[in-house]
Parts: sequence; C-alpha cells; structure tokens
Amino acid sequence: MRITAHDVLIVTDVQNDFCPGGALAVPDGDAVIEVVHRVAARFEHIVLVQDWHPADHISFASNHPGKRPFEQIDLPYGSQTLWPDHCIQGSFGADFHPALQLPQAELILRKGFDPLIDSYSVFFENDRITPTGLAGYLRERNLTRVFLAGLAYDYCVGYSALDARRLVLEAFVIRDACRAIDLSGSVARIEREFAEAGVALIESGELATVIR
Ligand code: VGL
Ligand code: ZN
Repeated sequence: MRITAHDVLIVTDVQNDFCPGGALAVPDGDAVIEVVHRVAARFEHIVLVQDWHPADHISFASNHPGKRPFEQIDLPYGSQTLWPDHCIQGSFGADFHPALQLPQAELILRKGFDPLIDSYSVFFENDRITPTGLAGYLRERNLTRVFLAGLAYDYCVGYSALDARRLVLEAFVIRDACRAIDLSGSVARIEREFAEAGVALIESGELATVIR
C-alpha cells in the first residue's frame, strides 16, 4: 500500500499508564512501540495523541463513592465505564512511554481534559458532539486518509476510526500496531462496528514492504 502526502499516522495514547506497570495497563501495550516506529518511517505526517485528565475527572471510579473501576454508570451524555485514575495531567503516567521516539510528529493533541466528560475518540468527546479540533486541523492541512495505531484498540483507537468515517475520512487501523483492553466483549463489538462503518483493518507489513 502506497502512502501519500495526504496520509497521516495517528499514534494514540502510548503513555506510561497504558503500558505494563501503569495504572490502566493494556496487556502487552508497550509492544506497539517497535511496530509504530517501523511504520512511522513511511509517513510524512504524524500526530501524537495524549490522554490528559484532571484529578477530578468524571471517568475515575475514585470520584464516585461506592463505585469500582470497570463498572458502568449513566451520565448525561450516555453510559460511561469507570476507570482507575490514569493519565493525570503532568504525572509520570501521562508521559509518553520513554521508548516512543517520534520527534518528527507535527502535532500533539490532548484529550479528556474537561472534568465532566470523557473522550475516547481523538475527534469527538464521548457525547459524540464536542469536537477536539483534530478534524479541522486535518481538513486545513488536506490530510484525508488516517492510519491509526496505539492504545487501546477497542477504545481510543476504535472510537477514533469510527469517527473518522463519520467525518468521511478514509480510515485504516493497523492491527498489529495496536493492543486491546478487551472488556466485556469490546473487541468483538468494535470490529462489528468497523465492518459496518467501512473501517479497514490492515497489518503493518502491508505498509512497511512498500517503498514510498
Ligand atoms: C482509553 C480508557 C480510558 C484509551 C483512555 O485511550 O483507549 N481508554 N481512557
Ligand atoms: Zn482516559
């Protein structure tokens, strides 16, 4: 597959808290790093995304007395999974994993900073309405095909890919450049939605073997 000047690699949430030893560790999360580095060499445009919560964030179980991580609650914008405290602004857990080295990235986009709403997708907060600004950024720069990598496959990466399709962008999820949380069937669910929305699943080898 040939990468062009209209393609962007979006590397999501490769942060200490989502890697082994972190507060919301995704199994094998740090294994994405070498795959991301390999595919990044093909791209002219790279965006990094950082989950970036205040300590009083509504998605933290610790802010809901009597609730435990991974329970669901109903909020004005819909159902919300509660998480362990993670990616607190300025903390070590919120830093990118130290092995992730992409100094050529053109934008670092932070999400999840509003205390009252979570944001899995890099395009919209969890109300599916409030924009992060990334759609406008890509539009102004004429970046029309998004390639997604990082953590977690079934949450941030997955919701982002679905929203990309809603925005009429072409969306490719690089499967081996992602790892999943897999909570109550979340992987099967997101893959059903990928199929309905026209999100393409590819492997890094489909990019890495082709010379730009
Ligand atoms: C994510 C849960 C909570 C993600 C972020 O990046 O997939 N998941 N915050
Ligand atoms: Zn989060």
